[in-house]
Amino acid sequence: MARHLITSALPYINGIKHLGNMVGSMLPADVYSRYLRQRGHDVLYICATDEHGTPAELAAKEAGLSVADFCAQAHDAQKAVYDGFALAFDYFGRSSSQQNVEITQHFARRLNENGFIEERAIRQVYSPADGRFLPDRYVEGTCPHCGYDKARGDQCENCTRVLDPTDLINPRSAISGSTDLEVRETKHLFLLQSKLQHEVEEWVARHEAEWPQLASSIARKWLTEGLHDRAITRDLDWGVPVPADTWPELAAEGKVFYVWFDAPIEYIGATKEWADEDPSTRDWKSWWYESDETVRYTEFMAKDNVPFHTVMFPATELGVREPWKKVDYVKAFNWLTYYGGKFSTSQKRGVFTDQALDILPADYWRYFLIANAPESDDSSFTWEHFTATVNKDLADTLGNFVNRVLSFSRKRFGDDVPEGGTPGEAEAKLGEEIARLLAEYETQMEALQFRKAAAALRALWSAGNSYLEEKAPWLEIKTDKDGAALTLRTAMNLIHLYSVVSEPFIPATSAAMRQAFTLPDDTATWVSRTEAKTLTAVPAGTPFTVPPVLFAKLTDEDLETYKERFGGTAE
Ligand code: B3M
Ligand code: ZN
Repeated sequence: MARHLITSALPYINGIKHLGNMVGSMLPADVYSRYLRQRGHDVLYICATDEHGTPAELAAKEAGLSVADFCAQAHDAQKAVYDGFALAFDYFGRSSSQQNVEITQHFARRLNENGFIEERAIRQVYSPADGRFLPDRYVEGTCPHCGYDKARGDQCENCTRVLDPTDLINPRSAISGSTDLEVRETKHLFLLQSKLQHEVEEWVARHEAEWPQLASSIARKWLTEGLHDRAITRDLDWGVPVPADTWPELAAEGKVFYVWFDAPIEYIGATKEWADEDPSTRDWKSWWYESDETVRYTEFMAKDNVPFHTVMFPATELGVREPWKKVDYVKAFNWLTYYGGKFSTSQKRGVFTDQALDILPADYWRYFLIANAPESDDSSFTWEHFTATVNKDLADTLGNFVNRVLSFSRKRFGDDVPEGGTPGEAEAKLGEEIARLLAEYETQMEALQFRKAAAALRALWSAGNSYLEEKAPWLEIKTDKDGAALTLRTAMNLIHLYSVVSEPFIPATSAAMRQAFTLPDDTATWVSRTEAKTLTAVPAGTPFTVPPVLFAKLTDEDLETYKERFGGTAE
């Protein structure tokens, strides 16, 4: 048993996320956490809303609310959707929490004491039309590296390069669109990342061999470009205040920390939020402080977040000169596209997580998204692919198997698992196959290869169908009643096994399958290899019920309705 700390990139507060966001961070983290818990590990899965920064401020303004009220409401709205997706966080916090304020300020003080923070007067973009300084991401323009014309002043989301607003060609205000921008002088805190370059390089070198190529290549690219000193404060009303004990002047001016400075620290902050709810049993520091030997820390995120997690946050943690836990494994994802184009909130292209749940229960989405996760490359969401996958894998291969077996057995043998027959060659062959596929599934889960794990799970479901077709109990029963009983009992054991191993992907359906059987002692969280081989965990005489249809088949009409509602063609 190991201790696993798991975090997924913090969803930004300004709106409900789309499916691409879900598959690139929270969902795989949940699948992995569930799997590890089932295997008996001590798991802490932490996430939170990322609430600071200009977009929060602007979204609040648009909603006609104070930023604090807006964030409180938006947090609850996102949390409700994640509950709907059955994301089993140990804690879902808020980066605006007092805990995060305190830890962020502590980090800043320590960095300052260690000579990694410097106050500098800078010239910043000021927009007379908007009457304010423009934070980096609110200056837009053309990326000098790749030519993308909607690059933001902090980063180009097309080529992932980190930018400075003054790098942009044809800059404009993202708020008003005004191109009448001037540059004025103001004082800010700078994190001297250049002084930490060497240490970060050494740290990355010790870890990157284990990371997926997507994560290590982005970290390398960023290190090769060189770590630049970066302003970590902003002129905003909303954020973690610069501590007055250390920087009285800046604090008096109302400066706050840059959202990307405090957001990763919220992984720690949210852990403390979790512990503060029950301090007698929960020890947040044991997960984060002087814990390197015992805790394995895995982060989940989409590729645009990789530089911050592999370079910038580690630099901060190293510069603090205290033994804070650093990431062990970075699971990064490419983009999920919508018919090959971008999911877009403003153009209302693609499917948002709340809309998805309006249409179908979470398990449909969880399975489809993970089975098609953009792991080695971008992957495209299409309604055609979605409906075909649901029908084939979930409705036919799994759902139909479960209902067919249980209904037929009840009709012919009554409400208990039937007795009779001796396992023969077909059962031995099936047991070997199931044990082999289970081992494959475990290997892929442990390697965080989600598509391959989904393929192994699907193969486990298919093996049941092949066995059933081969034994054909509906024919067998005419000549060999005991034989048919054996076949059905074996198939029911498969259903029980599916209920256990499918749990990380489709938790609600798994519970329904498991609850079909009334077993006196059904507390085991995982299937042993022997159990997989012998398929006898559910003995003859066990009472069972037939659950309602597990997955509805989606019709051509459904497909047309979805495409009409959400748009279903290439851009
Ligand atoms: N909120 C993702 C984004 O807005 C960002 C992740 C923070 S993880 C510490 O792009
Ligand atoms: Zn670019």
